[in-house]
Order: sequence, then structure tokens, then C-alpha cells
Amino acid sequence: MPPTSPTRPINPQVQKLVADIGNQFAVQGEFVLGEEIDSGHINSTYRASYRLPDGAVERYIFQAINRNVFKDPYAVMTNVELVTHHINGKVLRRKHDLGGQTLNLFPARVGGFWVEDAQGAVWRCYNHIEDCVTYNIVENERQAYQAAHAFGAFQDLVSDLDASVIIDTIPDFHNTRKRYDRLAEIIAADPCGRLESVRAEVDFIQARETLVDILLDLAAAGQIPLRVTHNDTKINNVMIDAQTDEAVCVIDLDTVMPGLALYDFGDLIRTATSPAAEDEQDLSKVKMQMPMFEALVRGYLDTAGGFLNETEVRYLAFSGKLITLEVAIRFLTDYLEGDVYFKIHRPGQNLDRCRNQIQLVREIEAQEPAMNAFVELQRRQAR
Ligand code: GN1
Ligand code: MG
Repeated sequence: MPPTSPTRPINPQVQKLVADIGNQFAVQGEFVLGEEIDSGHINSTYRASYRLPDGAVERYIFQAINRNVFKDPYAVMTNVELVTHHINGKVLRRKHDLGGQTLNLFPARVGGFWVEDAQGAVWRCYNHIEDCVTYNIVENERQAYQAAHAFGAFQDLVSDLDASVIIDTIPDFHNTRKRYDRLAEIIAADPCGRLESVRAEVDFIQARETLVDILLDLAAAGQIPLRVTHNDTKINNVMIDAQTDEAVCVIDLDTVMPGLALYDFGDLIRTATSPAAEDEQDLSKVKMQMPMFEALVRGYLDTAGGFLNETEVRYLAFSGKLITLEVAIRFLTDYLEGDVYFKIHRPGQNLDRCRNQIQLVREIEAQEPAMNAFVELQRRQAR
């Protein structure tokens, strides 16, 4: 996978679908061309260009919500509308770009912010930010710092939202105990007869069962609070200015729900510290690069340090290990179930992704003391 998300040409049928969808939104100009943006394992994303009367070209993003994953796409849209409105209104009022801002939704011509196609898929339309890229692999520490800074700013911007008005669109999304137990069920059932080939992966995960309860127990004990969080802080969910490497905007708000701040930071460690793609088969390329981790910690504490409590800070490095283990569990579950959740482009891809995550857990384990020492140093300096 290239470092940035590539676009792909689409066939005439999909071209027509995208044009028809575009027609239903309040976009300006004549439809010229749609392309698929190959990013994310869940939704289908397209970019379409429109020619304005003066010849200029305007681009928009159209995205279909995956109904297999999001059972209630209308609830997803309710959350996205709420959060988008809240954040962008605030950023505008402050006239201050924190990088935690997000995209704008364009209204449908009949009102509301979504349209439904003949197959029942729910689509939304966002502005396209020019000269920005999303990275699947971080290229330098500035990008890592910026991404973490932006997600910290995002958490700050939504911190005053009433969590009770946000709909839990995927209940127990990051409930690591439930994720573990679900894997155990699938192992017992082995519906596709694939278990024999993944014994080593199963053993690795089972040897770490106790990890899955650690943050849940801290939360139950009231030591870490429930906050409104992004929940999918993959590095490719932040748009970065191609020239300056500055984070411009946080995207993919579909899983904004009450959660733990540490889940967000953990997913940054998972996706921003390794120089290898998530499905890289050469595991020797999978690394937890300490300079990237340090940049993440600095960026995140610069925007989130003011509201995180001491326990949250103490578990920053651990959160990377836990979320990477969680995602390994989810990829393995999906592989054993027959690849029903994450999109795959080749057979065995979910197993490759799982092996890759397991390797990253190993890498984190090997460096956890150093990671914790760095966080502790930052914490002391901040006091
Ligand atoms: C999915 O859609 P995308 O690629 O941003 C998944 C995340 C996983 C991630 C693994 C709704 O995110 O939870 O961490 O893949 N999103 C959903 O790469 O399940
Ligand atoms: Mg996503």
C-alpha cells in the first residue's frame, strides 16, 4: 500500500451512480468525473469533480455508509451532524484553527444531510480539501506530532458535548473483553475450518487475555472517565497539508461515541509508529519506532494534557499495546468468520493484518519500559 491513499478509476456504472448521487446534493456545476478513494476498510468513498460556469473545477467527497457495520446509518448521520456542527461552529467562533476541526456536510437538495440510493445505501457529501493528503504510513515525526495534536484538539472540542445525546452506533465498539470473548466463540465454532492454520496467533492472543480487562477495570473503578471520543484515530483519518505537513482536519466521525481517551491514543500508536503497511507480510518491517511514539506523546499532551488525569497519562504506552491487540483480535475473528466485516482485496488479507498487529504488539512489549519512561518524563516536566 502506498503511503498516501490512492484513487482508483471507476467503471461507467459506478460513474453513473456517483453522478446520480451527486445530483441529489446541493453541489454546484456540471459533473465531470468520479474516482474511488481507496481508504478505509468499511465505507465506500468517492471523489467527484464538477465544472463551474467560469471553468473552475470544484471537488466533493461522496461516501456510502456500510450498513453491514453500521446497522443504523441514520443514527450515524445524526451523530456526524451533531459533532460536525458543534466542532466547526466552535472553531469558526474562535477563529483559531486547532487542526481538530472536521469536514463540512453538504445538504441534500430535499433537505437533510443524506440521500438513499435504490439499493438502500445511505450517502453523504463532504467538501474536498485541496492540497491535503491522508497517510497510511507516517513519513516523519512532524506528521506524527501533528496527527496526535489534532486528535487531542478534537477530543478537547467535543469535551463539552452532552454524551447522552450521542447515539451508541456500535455498542461495545472498543470493549476489549467482549472482543476477546467473541473471538473465543468463533474459535470454538470455527465456521470456515480455518482454525488449524492460526494456532500460533490464537496462542499469542490467549497468553495476553488479562490485558483486555485492564482499562475496563480502571473505568469501572472510576479511575479513568468516559469521554466523547473519536474511536477510529487511524493515522489516515487525519488530513495533512501536503506542503507543510500540518494537520488540517480530522475525518471519519462515524464512530464518535462515548469512550476512553486512551482508545484514541492507542490507535495512534498502532497506526503511526510502524513504517509498514497494516497488511505487510514481511513482518521484519513492522516496528514500533520510538521517535514516532515520542512525537505522538508530545503532540497529544500539547492539546489533551490539560484535561487528561494522571491515570490516563500513565497508561498512554499501554493503550498502544491494548488497541493493537484488540485490532489483532478483530482481524483474526473476521478471518475465522470468513471475512465478513473488513473489506479485503485478496484472500488471507485479514490474517496478514492480524499477524502484522501481533508483531507490533511484540515490538511494543519490547519497548514498553522505555515508552513509559518517556511519558513519565513528560508528565514530570509538565507539572
Ligand atoms: C476500520 O474504516 P476504517 O478503515 O477507518 C474499523 C476500525 C479499525 C480499522 C483497522 C467502523 O476503520 O475500528 O481499527 O478498520 N472501523 C470500524 O484498520 O469498524
Ligand atoms: Mg473509518
